[in-house]
Amino acid sequence: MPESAMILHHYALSPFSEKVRAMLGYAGLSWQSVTTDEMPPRPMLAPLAGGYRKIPVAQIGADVFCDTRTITREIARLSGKPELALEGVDEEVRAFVAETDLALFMAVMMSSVGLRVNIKLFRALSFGQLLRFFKDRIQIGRTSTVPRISLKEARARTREHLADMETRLQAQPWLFGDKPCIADFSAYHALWFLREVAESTMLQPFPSVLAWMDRIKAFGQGASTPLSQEGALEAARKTRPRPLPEAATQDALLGKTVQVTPTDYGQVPSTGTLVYRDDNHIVVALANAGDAVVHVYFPADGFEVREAL
Ligand SMILES: N[C@@H](CCC(=O)N[C@@H](CS)C(=O)NCC(=O)O)C(=O)O
Repeated sequence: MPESAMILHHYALSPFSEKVRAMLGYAGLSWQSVTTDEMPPRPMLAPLAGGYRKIPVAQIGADVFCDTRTITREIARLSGKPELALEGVDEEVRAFVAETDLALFMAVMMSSVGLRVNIKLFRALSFGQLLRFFKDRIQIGRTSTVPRISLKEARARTREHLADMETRLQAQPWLFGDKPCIADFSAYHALWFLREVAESTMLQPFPSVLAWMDRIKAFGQGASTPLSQEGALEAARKTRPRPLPEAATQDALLGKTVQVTPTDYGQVPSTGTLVYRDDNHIVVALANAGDAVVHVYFPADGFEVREAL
């Protein structure tokens, strides 16, 4: 596998990972697959992503991408399909992605809770892991800043979303026109969980949505080869991060040790040296074994940067 190939740290039942796997399939990219645990601690990922606790994380050599908004940008670049990144689409599409990736994602996840999901978790995890998993997810829910809604509201919101998508997809094959863009993959992953993991019947009244999901599934997931967690760490240590652009503005925090923390949920900071920041991205350097360094990319939107004291 070439050094420029993407390494994806993910687990099977993770919806945001499914978004990336489906996009890799559409983009026709080959990638390396590192399976992570369903919850922290993830000691082999920590030297690559600092404390960032969400999955997926992607890596290309010594450059590490946290959050699917930075990962999809890399897929767009590698595949020459700018419409797979937020920067390559217009304001209307960006607003749709922001809504489907957070508030609607939460509503669909709440609508998915039930016996089928529990059975699949039981199969994937040992009893001890399962207890830790539920404790972990309850803690994420408690500290989340996403406005809380009831189960009834979540189901109503999911139905409205499906009805809106049905209308769009009756008029055109993809959500925003005649070819897929980032919005299709952002809307897909939560519904994938609802349909395939939760085996919910909520999608049945929406045939155009089901046919659109079948089309995305038919893209496959690209050609992947398994890689161990040690192999991923080694891949980062034997190379250097790619050069960064000149920072456009004076930034008092550049060169300082900072904490970068998501503002929505899973607010565990990553600590490193701020080496780049613009309106879209934050990049911190993490020292690794010996003189090895990785650069960790975060989206600027939805992350807070503070000097580490
Ligand atoms: N905004 C993030 C959301 C990622 C996310 O919430 N991932 C879930 C799994 S699908 C997660 O990490 N949950 C907690 C965990 O797995 O530790 C992104 O776009 O990547």
